[in-house]
Amino acid sequence: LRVTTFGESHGPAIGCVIDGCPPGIAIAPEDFVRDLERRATGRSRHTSQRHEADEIEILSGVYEGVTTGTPIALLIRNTDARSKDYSAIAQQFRPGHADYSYWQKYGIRDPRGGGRSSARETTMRVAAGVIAKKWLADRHGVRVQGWLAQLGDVTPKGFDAGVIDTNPFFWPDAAQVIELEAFMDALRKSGDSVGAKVIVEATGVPPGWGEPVYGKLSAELGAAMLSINAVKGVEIGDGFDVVAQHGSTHRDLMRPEGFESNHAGGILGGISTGQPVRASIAFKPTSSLRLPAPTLDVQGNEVDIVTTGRHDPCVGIRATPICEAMMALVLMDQALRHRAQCGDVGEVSPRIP
Ligand code: EPS
Repeated sequence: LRVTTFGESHGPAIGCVIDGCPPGIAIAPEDFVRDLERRATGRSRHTSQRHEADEIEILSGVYEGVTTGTPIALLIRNTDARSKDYSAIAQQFRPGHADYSYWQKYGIRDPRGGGRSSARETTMRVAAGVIAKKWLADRHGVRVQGWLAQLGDVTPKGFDAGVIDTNPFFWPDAAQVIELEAFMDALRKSGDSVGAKVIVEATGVPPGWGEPVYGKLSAELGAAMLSINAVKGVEIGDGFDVVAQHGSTHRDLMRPEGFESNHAGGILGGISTGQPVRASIAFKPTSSLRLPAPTLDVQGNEVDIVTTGRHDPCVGIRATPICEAMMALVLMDQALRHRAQCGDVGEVSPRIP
């Protein structure tokens, strides 16, 4: 499976091409609505107030409601771009923003919003992920669910999967939503931004997905998550906590009735164990701030920068469906690769439930 995206935040449209998708998957424009809405801007006061319809057009690869096996092209037309928001900073670098490294690489400044470095690009990842989620669920009973596991220094006190999609933060403890609203309102007023952590988990993954050396499931998940804008860290299972652990506590004991724990995050030696596959993803604070700061312009002059316009005080809030999509795409790819190499082999005894 191969997904490529195209388009700029302030160009006429964004899109993606999905190659290698098996034929026969039932897919219609309505299937994309839920996840695209979950990711979209302007759906709560806590995210960017750009209002995009994010309506999917299926251009190819689907005939009479099912995938044909040929490349699937999806398109979303941008309807609320406002490039003038960027005219004041068209020649300046936002500290902490990819503006600077794009300029160093290409020597061309795209004035259309953040261009390719804008979080708008993630729309198409979510769209592609819808197809992967559907295939994984229908074919293998795999379910991918993410949630926000930290917002600034606030962490969930409880966990109820049933409430994640009932609040704008994807927060698993409904009792804390009022606290988060107040936190975000104060942050927005201050003009500053904050980081966040998303956890995403896939249940129902059979043992055997992933390759032992070059295509480890953990490595592919890491690369996929790190390819999302603003991601600075990815952990699998206990992640960096393993540093202080002893082997006697880290090892997940196997019993006939199941594993006793899941420190490994469902992956051993780069291959799924049959336990839930779990990744934690760290998002940096947004760099487009209303707070002035010294910076340089493209000529190297010292200037003060202030970013106005419509920005997210915390990009991590909208990131849950993006991380789910990337997990689903990696799992689908690994499932297809596993099938290509092992066919139906790979489920050997004993299988720990
Ligand atoms: C973004 C800046 C804002 C956000 C955008 C990401 O865009 P604009 O400057 O065009 O108003 O709204 O996110 C989206 C449009 C989206 O769909 O995610 C940025 O600087 O990354």
